[in-house]
Amino acid sequence: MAAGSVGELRRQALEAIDAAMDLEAVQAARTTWLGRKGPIVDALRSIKDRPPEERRDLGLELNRLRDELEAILSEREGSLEEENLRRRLVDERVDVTLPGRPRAIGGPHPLRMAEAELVRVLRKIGFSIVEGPEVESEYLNFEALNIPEDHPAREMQDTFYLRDLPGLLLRTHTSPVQVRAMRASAPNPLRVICPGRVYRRDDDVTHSPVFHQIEGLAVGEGIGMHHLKATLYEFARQLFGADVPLRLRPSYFPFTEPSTELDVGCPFCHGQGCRVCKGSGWIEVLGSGMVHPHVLREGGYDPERFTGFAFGLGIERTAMLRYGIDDVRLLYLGDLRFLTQFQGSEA
Ligand code: 2NM
Repeated sequence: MAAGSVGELRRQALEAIDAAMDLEAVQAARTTWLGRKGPIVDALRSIKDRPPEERRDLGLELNRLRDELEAILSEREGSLEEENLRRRLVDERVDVTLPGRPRAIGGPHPLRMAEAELVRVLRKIGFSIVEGPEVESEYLNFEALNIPEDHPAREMQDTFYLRDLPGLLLRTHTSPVQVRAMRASAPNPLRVICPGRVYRRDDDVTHSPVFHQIEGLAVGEGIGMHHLKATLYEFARQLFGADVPLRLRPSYFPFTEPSTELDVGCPFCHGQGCRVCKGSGWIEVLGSGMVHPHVLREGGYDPERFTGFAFGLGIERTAMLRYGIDDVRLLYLGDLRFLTQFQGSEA
């Protein structure tokens, strides 16, 4: 390369760098002009082929050009980077003065609040909690509880049976758990409550196919209806207040004999008669009775020696009564406008 052509090289390089409009183009120009395969490195490498008297000046000129281009490229890169940053700071600006997103604080579901309250009162009275499977045998769910083969509850339209698993079903009440508890405890006396999810083919404003129950059971020697009445009255007074009117009236259940139902004076109209109590002034809160000898025998107790009482109630029903809810489906929708109304009312 002739010494004069360094000027020509410089002119072309400056023109190319000048035409590079963004960072990528400037970096590409750096590779083209200063890279290992670029014309300047090429020229420096070929100095050894020049006449000795030219080598010094040509070397000086090429090194000066390299330093000059290096400085220009760095300067261009620096200002383009700064420009990019400035643009991003505008485009991606965050308004730090905007209010934060409020974080909602959860709380217990009214159904769980009602359940906790029922369990709290029953534990205080002396019952222990036991749980059992939701998939249950037809035997423990029906036969052991003295529910005969031709009882309507056994029909497909009333009970969820499991396809391909004959003899199994989704429990229709928590009573089979109590039979399991009896079998585990007999012949020792027993006081248990069984809270849990149960399943029936029912679906309207007051019935859900999945709902929750608590059932209680006491078995021992010398247990009579006076124990049943005293226990249920204490339970109802703890729940609804010491002055609530109560009545125990005859009823029928296959697993108890005699059978009773407990009513409380309607808390909405104070006995005057209203839509909720259908004008009667009373609201049914639970079913109960003396455990049928058939059930005691299935539980492993000799019904000649042992007696017992049992009771059962729906948790949804109790929650609806307690909180004045008129449609059971509200308890399952997860609508916060509904649910937040009960926050802080667990007392
Ligand atoms: C009710 C009403 C009356 C009940 C009976 C039993 C058992 F297992 F001991 F036989 N558990 N629960 C019972 C009695 C349940 O619910 C309305």
